[in-house]
Amino acid sequence: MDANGDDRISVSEFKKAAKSLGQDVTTAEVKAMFSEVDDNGDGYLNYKEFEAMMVDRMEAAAMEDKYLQEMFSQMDLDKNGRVSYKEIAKTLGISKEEAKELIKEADTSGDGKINFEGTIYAFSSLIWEVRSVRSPL
Ligand SMILES: [Ca+2]
Ligand SMILES: [Ca+2]
Ligand SMILES: [Ca+2]
Repeated sequence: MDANGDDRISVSEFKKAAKSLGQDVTTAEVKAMFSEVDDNGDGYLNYKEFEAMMVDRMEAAAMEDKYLQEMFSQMDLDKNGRVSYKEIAKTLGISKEEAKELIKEADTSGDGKINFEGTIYAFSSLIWEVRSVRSPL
């Protein structure tokens, strides 16, 4: 990632590296990420600062994953690996019609049930909120 070999990562170096991984981030986003871990405040990440950032992000991702798995298994009342609109209505305390509406787009098979990926899709706006609270990007 350290393209010019000066032992520190600049915002533009980070942006380039992220882009090569298929992640398009803006300069402002990278700066915000840097500012959280830039201990000596020089606007660059040295190895120690970079490592701290990666550990932070991995922990956040692991927590998020665990949270999603938990959410899914809590909603999957009969533990059959699928969440039906009835289960959603029950666990969220909403009407069956509302639950149907909620999973409509994610329910590609149209049987009123969604799997783990479908659940993430259906609750993506909710998950997005969780994500931005836990790991602001
Ligand atoms: Ca550099
Ligand atoms: Ca620094
Ligand atoms: Ca179920």
